[in-house]
Amino acid sequence: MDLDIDTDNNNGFNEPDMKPIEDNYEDVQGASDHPGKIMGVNDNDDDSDRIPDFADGFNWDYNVLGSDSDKNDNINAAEKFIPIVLKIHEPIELTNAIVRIGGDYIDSDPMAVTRDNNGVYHLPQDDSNLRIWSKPGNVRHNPHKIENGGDIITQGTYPAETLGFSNGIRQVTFYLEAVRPSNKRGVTSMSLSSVSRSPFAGYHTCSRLNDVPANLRPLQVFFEAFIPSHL
Ligand SMILES: [Ca+2]
Ligand SMILES: [Ca+2]
Ligand SMILES: [Ca+2]
Ligand SMILES: [Ca+2]
Repeated sequence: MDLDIDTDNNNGFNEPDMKPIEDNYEDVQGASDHPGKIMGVNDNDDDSDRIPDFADGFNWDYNVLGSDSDKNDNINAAEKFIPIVLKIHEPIELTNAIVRIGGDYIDSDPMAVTRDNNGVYHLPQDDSNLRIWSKPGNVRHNPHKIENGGDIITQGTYPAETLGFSNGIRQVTFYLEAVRPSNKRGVTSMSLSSVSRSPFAGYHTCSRLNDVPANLRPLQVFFEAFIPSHL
């Protein structure tokens, strides 16, 4: 199992290089000179429709208020999210695997965005600062949870198939949207775990498959992302 993000910050909004140097940086947890992927808060307005982008692209008015009176919030065709790539290698049986998404990740619920009487959008008043989507930024999003047919992935445990894996699809790309700066030293981490339900499953914590003793299954990978107040 491997999780790749552009930890050396040279791919912008493109997929990570998936080279060893990115894996190496994944292991420098908490080191200030290796903060992980540096992400901007998505409070700008890339498509110039006066809807802040954290409230754009998922048909907020329809999904929250029940009326699609504003078409502008249905899509943000100019938006870019940060891709992360999760690979689950053979021989893990993906029809039986479960993936846990946790660590410090606390999803920011797009359905919890509110709009006040002045038309100003607000994030929910909680500690969440990140969203993991199953689709890139420039397409329409369904803000419901992925297990309910939507596109947002919250912390929790999923059958691998719910996240798009199968024995023929061992690599899936997810997309990160930062909505608030990191509040703990600017570091956010996330872990994904795969548990094979087969009886030979062992337990190990590692971010690189090569580090895992042959008799153990890799179970946990992580990345760090740094969301500064200003880029
Ligand atoms: Ca934006
Ligand atoms: Ca917008
Ligand atoms: Ca709408
Ligand atoms: Ca829009």
